[in-house]
This record gives sequence, C-alpha cells and structure tokens, in this order.
Amino acid sequence: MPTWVATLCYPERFTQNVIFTLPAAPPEKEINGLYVGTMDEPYRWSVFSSTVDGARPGDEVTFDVSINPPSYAPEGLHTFNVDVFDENEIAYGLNIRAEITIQCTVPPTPCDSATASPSVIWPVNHKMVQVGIEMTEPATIAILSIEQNEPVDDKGDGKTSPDGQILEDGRALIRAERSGIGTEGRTYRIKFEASSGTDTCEGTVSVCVPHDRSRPCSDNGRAFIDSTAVVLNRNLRSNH
Ligand SMILES: [Ca+2]
Repeated sequence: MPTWVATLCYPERFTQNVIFTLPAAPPEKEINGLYVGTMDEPYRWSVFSSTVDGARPGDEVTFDVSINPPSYAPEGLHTFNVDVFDENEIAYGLNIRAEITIQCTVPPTPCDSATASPSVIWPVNHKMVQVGIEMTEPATIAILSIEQNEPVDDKGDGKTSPDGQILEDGRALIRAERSGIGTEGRTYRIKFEASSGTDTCEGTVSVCVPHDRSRPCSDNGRAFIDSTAVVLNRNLRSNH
C-alpha cells in the first residue's frame, strides 16, 4: 500500500489526492457517503475528505483528503492508517499508511549565510562606503533597507545625514562613522532579497564601524532610520 509522507508545522494542512477502486463485491450494490477516515490513532487529527455517493462495485472513485494536526501534537513522526468508509462505517480496504512529521524548525536559506563585504569599515572618516552582499551561491541581490543602531545625527558623530543610501542601481552605501561616545561602535543592518531562478530569500547582514580598531562592535539592538527614508533624513537634518 502507498504511504503518505509529509513534513508540516501546525496549523498547516496536509493535502492529498486519493484515487481508489472499489472492490468488485462490496456489501452493497450502490454505496453512498464514501469518505476517507482514520483507522486508528490519532483520532483527533482532523481528516477532511470529499464524499462520494452512488458508487458501484468496481468503480474508480477520487477523494480530496486533507489532514490537520492538532495543536498539541508534538514535533516528530506520527503514523496512522487511513481507509475508505461508507456512511455505515464499513471499511473498504484502502488501508494507506500515513507518515506525517511535525517539524516547525524553519530550514536555513542561502540568505542566512550571506555576509557583508566589507563587514568592518575603517577609518572613521565620515565618507560613504559601498557595501556588497556575498552569497555562497550566485544570486541577484536587491537591497531592501539599511538601518543603524545609533541616531543618524547625534553628538559626537560629525553631524551628517543620511548615513545609509540605496542607489537607483541597487548599490548600498553606508557612512564610515560612529559616535565617539562609549565604546560600542556602530552597527549597520542591511536587509536584502536574493533571487536565483525561482528561489527567493530575505536576509540581513551587518557592518561594523568600530569605536576603535581594538574592539569589535557591540550591537545594542536599537534601530534608527533606514536608507529608504532619505527625505525624512533631510528633514531631520534641516531641523538642526
Ligand atoms: Ca550621521
């Protein structure tokens, strides 16, 4: 008998098309209310199936079946048998074994291993520096946004704005500066989309402008204005 194999995460629904030939000698000449249901545990998994009326011995019938795991289903492999029943709950011998894995861990994408080039900018001269996205696989990159964990214009950083820019040709530019106050340095986060053929993913790479050459950046997680708000940057600049 065939086996259904699915990997899903609650509350996803697993769907399967089932084609079944009725036995030549069923209990009735005409069978009504045929449906696919579970033969054994877990009964509380929701099994939805189309129903078939007026089927006759030897007919080929087709069901659309979908299965919802219950919210309490733990991650891991779940197996159970399904069969075709009529409205009187008589089984007709389909007996498919269902193997369904609840796996809620999102698989890594090529974007997760992307890096910025350069990933550290020095010296701190307040000039704009072009940053590229490096992928392990060839891809077309589109920069979506640039944010930074320090204010765009604050004490001790040279009174410059904007600090991140996405050019019309798709290049990302960020400013080689950080606040001289403290020792955290500045972290820029560049969000991007990578496309290779039919596959697309989104990711974020970071670039550090260290406080001094002896320290790596320490990202405080704060997020300030991004490159897509250049007009807002200009407004902010005019307020000073
Ligand atoms: Ca600035």
